Amino acid sequence: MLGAGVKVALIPGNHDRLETGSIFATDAFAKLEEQGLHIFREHKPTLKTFPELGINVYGTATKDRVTKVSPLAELSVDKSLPAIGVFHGSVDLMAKPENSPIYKQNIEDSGLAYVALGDWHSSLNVGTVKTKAWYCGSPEVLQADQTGAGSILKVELGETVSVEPIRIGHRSVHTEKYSINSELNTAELITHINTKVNKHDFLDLTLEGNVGLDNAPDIDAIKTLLADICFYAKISDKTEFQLSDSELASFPADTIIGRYIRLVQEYKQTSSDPDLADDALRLGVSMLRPITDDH
Ligand SMILES: [Mn+2]
Repeated sequence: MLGAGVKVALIPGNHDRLETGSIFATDAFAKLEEQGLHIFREHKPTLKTFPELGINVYGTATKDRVTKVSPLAELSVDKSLPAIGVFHGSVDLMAKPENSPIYKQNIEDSGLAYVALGDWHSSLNVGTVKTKAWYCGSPEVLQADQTGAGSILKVELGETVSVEPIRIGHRSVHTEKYSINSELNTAELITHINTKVNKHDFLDLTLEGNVGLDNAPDIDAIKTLLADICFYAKISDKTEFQLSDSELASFPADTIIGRYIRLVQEYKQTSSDPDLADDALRLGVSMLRPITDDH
């Protein structure tokens, strides 16, 4: 960007915070600073003026992983030029933020023309009545729950401020839900998914349905198969493991496995965590089940 003549100003966030040995202390960044990169290095708002652009930029460096101090605390904006703020933290949208709190009221009262925020990975408009403010989010999806990531923002300052998200990320997130039953086995499940996702994508897969010994999904096998067809798969196994009466009858109570099954089923009746009982049943049965020729 510097090579293309673009002015660049940045702030350290809480994962790349400004501390001894931080990435901003490396020679690579020293070189970029010589070429015009501006890094805000104070743990309070400081001003960098770009006279050639006719703007003021205020930024606060993050020095602690967790802090209760707002990066906008002590902000006092010189209004002789349009001003942009660059801050890292959590806006109080729903609850009081736990870390680096940024209050909407402070954004509203800031006198800034635009507030560029970092910390949240999805693109999000958090503007107030008087002040435009956005999280641009990470330029690429990094986790399956970041459906709003993968964009940059083009912001134009004029009489009004316009913000246009531009998608640059290559990965998308697919949310899929399948019910495992006698008509859908693992191979068919993979075939279905293969038609929907490509190699760059994240997959957020939920499996449902009542399953027994013969059609309980083999999550490890599914994971291995999905590794070949998508970038990352998160699998939520919400299937319920149930033994049919005939399956149960085939494990008499005076065998180790039969005793185990009945104990776990008793536990499930009174347990506050029936999913745990299901997991225990599935795992225990697969381990204790007699090995037969066809297994
Ligand atoms: Mn952060």
